[in-house]
Amino acid sequence: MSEHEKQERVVQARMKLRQRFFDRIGQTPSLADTSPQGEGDANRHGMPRLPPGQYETKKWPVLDLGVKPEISRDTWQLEIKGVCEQPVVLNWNGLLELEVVDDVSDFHCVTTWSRFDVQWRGVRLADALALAEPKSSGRFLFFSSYDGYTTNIPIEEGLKDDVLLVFEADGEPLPRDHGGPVRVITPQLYAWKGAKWVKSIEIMTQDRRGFWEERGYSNSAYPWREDRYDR
Ligand SMILES: Nc1nc2c(c(=O)[nH]1)N[C@H]1C(S)=C(S)[C@@H](COP(=O)(O)O)O[C@H]1N2
Ligand SMILES: [Mo]
Repeated sequence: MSEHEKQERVVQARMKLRQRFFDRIGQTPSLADTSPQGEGDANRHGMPRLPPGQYETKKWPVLDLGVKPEISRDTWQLEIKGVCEQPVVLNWNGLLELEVVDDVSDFHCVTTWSRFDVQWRGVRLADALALAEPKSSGRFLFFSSYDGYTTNIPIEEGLKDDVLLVFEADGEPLPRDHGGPVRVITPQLYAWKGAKWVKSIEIMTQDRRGFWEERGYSNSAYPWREDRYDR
């Protein structure tokens, strides 16, 4: 395949993902919910700034399973596999070949703290997924991390423009404690949906629950309805 053909395939894959996003995104809780709960002025998605039951903290607590893998930018790799035409392994240089974006968003942990206005630098998860050319039957994403953690979201959640593979926060390389060199963030869902030290993403036809989802956490994790746990 020529460079030009490769580029063309990626563009096509992005356009297909974009179309799927608009076809199905109406089902996401964040868009289907006409009166999201919470306090404060609306954020850019129209949800009240502080979701119900949350408090704002200026600190950035560290939450994980206690295993903090030490991975350098040079050894980090992300495998994107499953129901796709072109499984890919992205390394640090491959990541930087994607469009680098700066974004500011809020971070909501299910344990009730929220941190506002985190400055992120990374690439859109949608752009990384497009490289793999997901098939239309691939409807769910299953993330695995270097510490053994796993989590899952519908693919449409992963295509939102604020869902990033992040490598800098507040102007500094993403600290190891917070999932550096590269983690996922999902600002419109509780933060456990964002895998620190992300290692692989499997595109799946059927949903598969991750670490916390298997242990009683909500599968959908939508903060503006306190969608924290399953009964
Ligand atoms: N790999 C990995 N990612 C993870 C976790 C984890 O234990 N391992 N914890 C999740 C939880 S419960 C939260 S609230 C956020 C916390 O991110 P922070 O430690 O940067 O605040 O990471 C999420 N991602
Ligand atoms: Mo969490």
